[in-house]
Amino acid sequence: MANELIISCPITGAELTKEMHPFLPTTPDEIAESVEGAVKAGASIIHLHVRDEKGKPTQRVDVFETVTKKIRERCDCILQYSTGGAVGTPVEDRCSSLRLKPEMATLSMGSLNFGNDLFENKDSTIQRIYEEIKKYNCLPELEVFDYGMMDTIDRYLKKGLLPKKYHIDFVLGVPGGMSGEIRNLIMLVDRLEKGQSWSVAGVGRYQLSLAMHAIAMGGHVRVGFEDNPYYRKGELAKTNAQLIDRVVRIAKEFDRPIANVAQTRKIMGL
Ligand code: KMH
Ligand code: ZN
Repeated sequence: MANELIISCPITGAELTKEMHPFLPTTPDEIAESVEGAVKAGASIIHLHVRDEKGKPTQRVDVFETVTKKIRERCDCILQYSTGGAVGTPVEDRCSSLRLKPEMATLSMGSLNFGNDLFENKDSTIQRIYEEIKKYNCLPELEVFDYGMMDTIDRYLKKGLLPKKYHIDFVLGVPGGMSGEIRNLIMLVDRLEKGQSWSVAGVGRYQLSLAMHAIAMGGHVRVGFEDNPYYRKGELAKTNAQLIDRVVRIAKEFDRPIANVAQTRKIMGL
């Protein structure tokens, strides 16, 4: 496992609204500005969802294209397009933007309740999205929301349905998935093959404690508004960078230098 710490930032996600969080970036310019701030703070991977003219989540290719162009005008970073979209997004829409060939794309490894909604990822959905990921030569980040999804990964690997190289992100704390208790992270990391790169995305109140443990355990960290918009209980973070700054300060204490974009590309084999 590399000593450098890779920080991913999920800039805006699909669930939050400006009503819930007045500082949420939703327009292409706001998203690009927030990405630049996140990268300056230490993020090298940007997990990207985009919003339409009304601020609603969309998987429209033209919006991904506009946002990508605006980000590229401001900074270099590894773009990881979401293929999860919002709950209920049809599978064809979820993978349509991959034709823009982002370096990375997410691949959720199973269905789960998402609060009172269902985030549906049946076998045929996973395989359909993976076909597109393969077609456009993106590095998949496997999103694991629950322990059984590790068994799904093994099953897929045995059948040759996943590539040899992928990154794993444990998304813990979704109501309906595995909680962000530290013992859950330890159990998941225990399942990994030696040398497998992994990160943790702690949802809501789990973000900080899981980030700290991932840093101590040699993993990587995802931190940003999609997973948790709060700096502390009752206090919204004003920027994604504010959440990243805190992770960077903690990483320093653990002697984990922050991976820049070039180092992250090397670690990820991009
Ligand atoms: N918005 C969630 C339902 C991903 O980006 O790949 C799914 C999600 C996963 O955010
Ligand atoms: Zn997402």
